[in-house]
Amino acid sequence: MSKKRVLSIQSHVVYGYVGNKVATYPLQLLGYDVDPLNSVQFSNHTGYKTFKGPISNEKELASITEGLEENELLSHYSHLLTGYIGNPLFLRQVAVIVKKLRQLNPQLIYVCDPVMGDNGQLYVPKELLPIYRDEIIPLADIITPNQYEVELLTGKEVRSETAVWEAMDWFHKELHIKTVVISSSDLGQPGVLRAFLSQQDGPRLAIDIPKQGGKNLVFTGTGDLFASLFLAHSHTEDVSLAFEKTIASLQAVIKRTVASLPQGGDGPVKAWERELKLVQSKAEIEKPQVLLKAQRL
Ligand code: PLP
Ligand code: PXL
Repeated sequence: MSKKRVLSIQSHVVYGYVGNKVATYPLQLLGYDVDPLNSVQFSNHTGYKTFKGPISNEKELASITEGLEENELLSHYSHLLTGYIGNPLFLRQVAVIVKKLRQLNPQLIYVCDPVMGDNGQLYVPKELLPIYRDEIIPLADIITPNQYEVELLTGKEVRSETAVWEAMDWFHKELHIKTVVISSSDLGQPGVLRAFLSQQDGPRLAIDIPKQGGKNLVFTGTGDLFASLFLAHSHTEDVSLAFEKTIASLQAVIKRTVASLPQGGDGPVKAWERELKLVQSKAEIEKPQVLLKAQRL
């Protein structure tokens, strides 16, 4: 059995870099075989003026995994990674797949990015929330929610660092998640994003990340990129180094993207101009230079 093979269930976009389009290349550069299974095939991400394309249903998902199973390929996975899924029944079928993969490989690591929204804005049907909370996340080893997703899952506001650690403990104790990473929050100083990591029976860590570019610049796919990088590094490194390397590569990609914008992003920016400069950042993905160190709390 290959030791580094990821089944990645996420979206595909024809133009640009979110979902499987942003996760596959870094995982491959870091030595993983990646098998992308697409939850949707859209023209572009949903932040553009319009988007078009088909959404996969749970029967298509079951059929693809059945094909893998019949050829005895399902036992080859060391990791499962899931991201943006827009359909409640499709998400339920993911639970069936996790159980099957784990039966075939008890060491399987499931990294779940419970993509539901950001900055107080839900961008999936609300029916996904109880399915993530009650059926999917309890099966995960590593979860990478953002601050808003933590609030949705715990049903509590997260407006302070104390609330962050309470939420982390809830994930450890109630849902038995080993590693929880909050990839960004607004709990840092002004102009600084603060990311948090907590491990059951392990350290509590935080990294402060200076915001890049103008105030209103938002990037799409950064959370997806974070999850794939963290999966890759946490398998082979100590957790705090994995956290630092993940942020280092992510920051390099964002820095290069900001540098490519007209007027450094201060003027009007089109959606396509904000697409992550992923391919151009090969060197920083392969050899991240850690500039921001994790604080142990
Ligand atoms: N944006 C920036 C500038 C970041 O540094 C990070 C994570 O470190 C993210 C976004 C990822 O956050 P999210 O999961 O909210 O996309
Ligand atoms: O990065 C999250 C994401 C994933 N997939 C698709 C999206 C988005 C965010 O807009 O539109 C298709």
